[in-house]
Amino acid sequence: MTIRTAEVLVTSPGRNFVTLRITTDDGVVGLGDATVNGRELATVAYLKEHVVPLLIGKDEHNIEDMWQFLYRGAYWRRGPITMAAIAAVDVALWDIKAKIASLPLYQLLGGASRIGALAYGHASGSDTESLFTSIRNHLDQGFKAIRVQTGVPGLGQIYGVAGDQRPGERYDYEPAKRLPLPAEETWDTRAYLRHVPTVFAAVRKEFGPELILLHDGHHRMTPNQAASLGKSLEPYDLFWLEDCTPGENQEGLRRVRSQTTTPLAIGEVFNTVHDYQTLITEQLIDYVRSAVTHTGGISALRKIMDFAAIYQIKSGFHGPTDISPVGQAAQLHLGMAIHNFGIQEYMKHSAETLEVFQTSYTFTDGLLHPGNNPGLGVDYNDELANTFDYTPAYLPVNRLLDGTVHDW
Ligand code: GCO
Ligand code: MG
Repeated sequence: MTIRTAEVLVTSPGRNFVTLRITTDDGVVGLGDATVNGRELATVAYLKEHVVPLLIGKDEHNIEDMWQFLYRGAYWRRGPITMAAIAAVDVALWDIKAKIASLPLYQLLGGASRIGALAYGHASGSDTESLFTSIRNHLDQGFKAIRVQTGVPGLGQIYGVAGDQRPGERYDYEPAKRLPLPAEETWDTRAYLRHVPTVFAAVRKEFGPELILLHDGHHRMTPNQAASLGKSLEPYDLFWLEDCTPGENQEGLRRVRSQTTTPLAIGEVFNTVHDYQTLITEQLIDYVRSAVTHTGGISALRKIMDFAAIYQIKSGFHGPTDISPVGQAAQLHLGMAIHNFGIQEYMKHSAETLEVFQTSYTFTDGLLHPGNNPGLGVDYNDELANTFDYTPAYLPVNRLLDGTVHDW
C-alpha cells in the first residue's frame, strides 16, 4: 500500500484555504489543512516544492515515521509554515488510516471520552447594545459558551469586533482583508484596561452568572498590565482570559499567574511543544490554544495534550474561520478522544465554505459532534472550489496613538 498522489489545493470561498489531498494506490483519499492566514502561498510552495516529492511511493500507514522524517529531515526546525505543512500530511494520513479501518477518526485515537465537544462562539459589539444583540444571537443558536469582545470608546475598529449585528443575524468576522496593503488600526492599552471590566460587569448583570464567558487579549499587554486585567475581571468569573501577553515570553506569565486567579489560555501562534515547556511544567496556563493545523498535526498535538494532562491543563484548540473545516474536523476528533478536553472554539464557516468542504460534524445544544462518517468526515468539492480564485489578503497591523507598531 503506497501513496500515489499528493495535491495541493487552494480555494477562496470568501477567504483563502490551503488543503493537501493524498490518494493511495487503492484510491483512498485523505485531506489535511495547511492554511496560515495571510501567508497562504508560503505553505503551498513548501508543500509543492519540498514535501510532495517525498511522499510518493511511501507506505501511508507509517504516520509517526513520516512525521519524524519531515520534521528531522528538514533540519530547519519549527515555525508556522513548516509545522502547517507537516500537519497537513499528518492529518491526511490519519484520515486515510481511519477510512481504511471504516471508523470515524476519534475511534482510532482511543474512542469517545464525552458525548460531544463544548464549543464557544464569538460575540462582539462596538457598544453594549450591539454586544448584547450579538450575545442573544449566539444564545438563540444554542451556544452555552461565548467569547465577548468589545469596542473601546475613542478607538475605531479593533481586533475581534465585527460589524454590529441585528437580531437573528449571522456573526461574520474575518479580520484578513482583501486589500493591497494591510489595514492599520489604533490601539491604547490604558483605555482598553479601563473599559473592559465595565463591559463584563454589564454582561453579567444582563445575562446572569451561569453563561460561560471568555475574552481574548490578543497579545497586546505587558505581563503587569495582564495581571491587572486578570485581577479586575475576577468578579465576572471568566472561563479564560486568552493571550493576555505574548506567550513567547514564557517567564512573563509567572508575574500574571502570581497576581490573578482568572484562568489563562495561550498558544494559538505556537507551533511545537517546546513553546509550552515552561508554561506547562510551571502550570502558568490552564488551556492549550494550539490548532492541529499549526502544530504539526494530530500526532504532535496529542503529545502536547498528554504532557499537559500531567499538570491538569486542558485543551482549547484554536478554531477561527482561518482553520479550514478539515482542520476543525481533525481537532474535533482529537478533542473527543483525549481526557483533558476543555472547550473548542467554533466560529461557523460561511455557507460557501461549507459547500466546498462538506462536513459530517454538527452543532447542537452547545456541543459539536464529529458524526459517524469514516475518517475525518470531510469531502472536498473540486468543481465548486475551482470557481473561487485565490485572492491575497492581509491581517491588520496595530499602531499606538503615537504611531508605534504594536501587537495586533
Ligand atoms: C482567536 C484568534 C483569531 C486570530 C486569527 C488570525 O482567538 O480565534 O485570536 O481571531 O486573530 O486566527 O488569523
Ligand atoms: Mg485568540
